[in-house]
Amino acid sequence: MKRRSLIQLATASVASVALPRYAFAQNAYKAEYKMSTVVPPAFAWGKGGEIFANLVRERTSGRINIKQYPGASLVQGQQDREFSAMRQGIIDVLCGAPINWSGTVRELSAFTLPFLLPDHKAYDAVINNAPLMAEYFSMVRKAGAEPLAVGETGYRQISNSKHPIIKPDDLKGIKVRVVGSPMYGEIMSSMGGNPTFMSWADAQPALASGAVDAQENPLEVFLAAKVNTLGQKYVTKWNYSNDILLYAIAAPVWAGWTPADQKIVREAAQDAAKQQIAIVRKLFADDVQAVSALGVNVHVPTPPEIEAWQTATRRTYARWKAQIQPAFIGKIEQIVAAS
Ligand code: X2X
Repeated sequence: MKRRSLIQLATASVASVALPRYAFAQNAYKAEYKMSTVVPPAFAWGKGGEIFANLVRERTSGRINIKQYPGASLVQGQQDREFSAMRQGIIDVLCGAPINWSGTVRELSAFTLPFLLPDHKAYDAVINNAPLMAEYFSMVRKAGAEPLAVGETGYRQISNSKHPIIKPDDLKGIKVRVVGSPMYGEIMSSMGGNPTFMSWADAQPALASGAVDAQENPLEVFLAAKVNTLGQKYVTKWNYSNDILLYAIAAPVWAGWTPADQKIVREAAQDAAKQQIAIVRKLFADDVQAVSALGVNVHVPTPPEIEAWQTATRRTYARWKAQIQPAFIGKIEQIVAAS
């Protein structure tokens, strides 16, 4: 290739990179940026979204107006569609659990492997590990969103309408509603349960009618949604999975904001995430008492009982570790072991 055409080529490619940025800079800010949350502000993670939106509005003097759409209403309640809807421009702001997006971006659900993060000490060691989270954030960027901060959706506990669940055999024949993650389905079947996939919106009537026997969610969700009124009489606090609450902005939306506004939004998400974690942990600390007070039978497993669950899920763990991001999950395991 001649020198001149090389220069032309270089100029052309610079122009094609520079043009969209220029175009974004010329765009007026939208009157409203749409944020999807599965649950409303009466729940800790919906609250985390509300705190973020309010901080951004205050600190940008209303230049950036984030409106919360709870109930995943921007995707008609189909929470597993949030991430692809964000890519299509239907959702501008995500404040959610990556487990819901595992059909679209499997690697982002790395934190939810069974019994990977046994307690809050392990959880904190992981989310505060700067190199690990930088690697995670680059996965989020590659998937099409600018990650801002990480909160906590909470340790997920199983409840059911039939009998106490103490050991894997107790799950035999129990129909368990899980979110649209094939991994959660396999975990339940490896423990003997009968998984069925449905959105949170569909889960509640299905529990009430007895179409399903069991569900798993953080107890703060159990309390806020009054899951005890849906026939759920037995809870096992086994802390088997805890997802992050990821705050992220659709990449084209992010690129359209000034660097000064980007900084404000990032700091607002970090502040909101801290507050959200404090809220979810306060509820966690009292949840056995609060759920028992409703007349629900709560079982807190002993360490050997937890080991039995871990053994039952070991093969599923290994399979999903291999499918998600083995090297990344290996790093999480090391951080947890040292925590
Ligand atoms: O649907 C659920 O179970 C919930 C609310 O926990 C999630 O969004 C993963």
